[in-house]
Amino acid sequence: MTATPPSDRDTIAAIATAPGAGGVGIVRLSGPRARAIGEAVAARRLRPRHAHHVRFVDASGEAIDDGIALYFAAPASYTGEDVVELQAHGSPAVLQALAARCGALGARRARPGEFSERAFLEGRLDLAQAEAVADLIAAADERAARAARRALDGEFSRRVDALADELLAVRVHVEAAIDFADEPLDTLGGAALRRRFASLSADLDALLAAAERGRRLRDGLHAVIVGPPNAGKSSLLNALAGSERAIVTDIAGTTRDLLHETIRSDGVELTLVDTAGLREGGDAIEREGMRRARDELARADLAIVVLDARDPESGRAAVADAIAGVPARLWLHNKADLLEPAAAAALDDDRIALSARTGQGLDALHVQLRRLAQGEGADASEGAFTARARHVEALRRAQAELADAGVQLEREVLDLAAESLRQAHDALGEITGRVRADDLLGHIFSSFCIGK
Ligand SMILES: Nc1nc2c(ncn2[C@@H]2O[C@H](COP(=O)(O)OP(=O)(O)OP(=O)(O)O)[C@@H](O)[C@H]2O)c(=O)[nH]1
Ligand SMILES: [Mg+2]
Repeated sequence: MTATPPSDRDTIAAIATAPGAGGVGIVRLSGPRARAIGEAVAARRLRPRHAHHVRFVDASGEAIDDGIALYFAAPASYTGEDVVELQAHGSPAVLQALAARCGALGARRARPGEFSERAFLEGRLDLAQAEAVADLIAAADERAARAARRALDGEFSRRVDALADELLAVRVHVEAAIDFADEPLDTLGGAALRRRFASLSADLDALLAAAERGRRLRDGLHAVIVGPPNAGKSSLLNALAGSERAIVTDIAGTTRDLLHETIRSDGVELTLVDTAGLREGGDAIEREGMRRARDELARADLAIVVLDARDPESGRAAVADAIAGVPARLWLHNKADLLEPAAAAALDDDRIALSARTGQGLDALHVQLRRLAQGEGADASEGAFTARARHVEALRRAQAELADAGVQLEREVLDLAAESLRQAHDALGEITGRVRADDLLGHIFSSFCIGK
């Protein structure tokens, strides 16, 4: 993608409403010729921000449909360019005919996300906001929609920008101090710089935690069920899914392949993955299953460890290794129905006694899943905004660079500190697109739907 000046850009058109029949359907145009094309289709002049009831006509002047034509003059439009919306009856045939007519008049069919891409190029939206548009459209429930709306309103971007500003101030201080490399940092406002740096790091940590919550709001929590063979992992998946998704038998090593299931727990979306039981040995198929289980754990937000309540120690060692890198774990002692009630009650707080067979303990598990999905201690939706894996990854990079910078500052190796700070700044800039790589942009906008 190249940053073509607005006047040289072509005019794009697309059906902006969902495919299929509907009460109303919209064909949207954006670009320098949008108005001329819109006026030709509507067979009249269009005044900005005026709802015109018109007859849409084809090349021979015959009516395609009647409807409303709206013209938004640049720059006061979604894309920042001239935009025309043709609202007709929501018939696929009518909308196709309207779009084809726009094409014949010189408009090019828009790529997915191209309207939002233009909004970004025209500075109407930053990158995180443009992504929030797609997230809002795709939001599966009201909570996710509200969070996407907040991101679209710029709540996330403002916090990133505030952090970037603060980081810039620290960079300026460090760069200035480099010019006086002979002097100890403390004579150059070192104490103030360290204070500032510490508060910057704390702010970044807080924003990263919020973005991680936002990412889970968007993508759901990726939870992998692991444990020794026969502990009841597949039974748990079935109990949570409310249907017999996975094969359950009393033969150890029943599950070989990964099985994904999406469930909702009180508005929180969870991807559950059932895996092969982890143990030493096994045949070639089972070993491949275990390898897949380990791969899946590398992507997990949460490991749900299922142990046999009658002998929880036996399977732990094989599992402990595999879950070492997973950010959160839940320990379940399954088959609690086979225990004396007193033994089940005696578990530590971070463990749940459960029975996939009777359903005992499932409520407690749901509470924990919700807590984890929403983030520890975070209010369910207050102030939440959606974020993407890309944002979380950029913030993590910024955090790592900042940690490096902190070490170099302590050693008073200012040029290395300055370089790490620059990298951290770049990472923040990638989130809003104020620093941008063209391939990154292409990647982001191609995931949009057409007409947005
Ligand atoms: N009593 C009792 N039996 C259970 C419970 N959960 C599972 N089982 C039984 O334990 C056996 C193994 O269950 P699975 O769900 O297949 O166990 P798994 O962990 O998926 O086993 P693999 O796929 O072989 O690793 C089956 O006979 C289940 O009926 C439970 O809560 N209580
Ligand atoms: Mg199984």
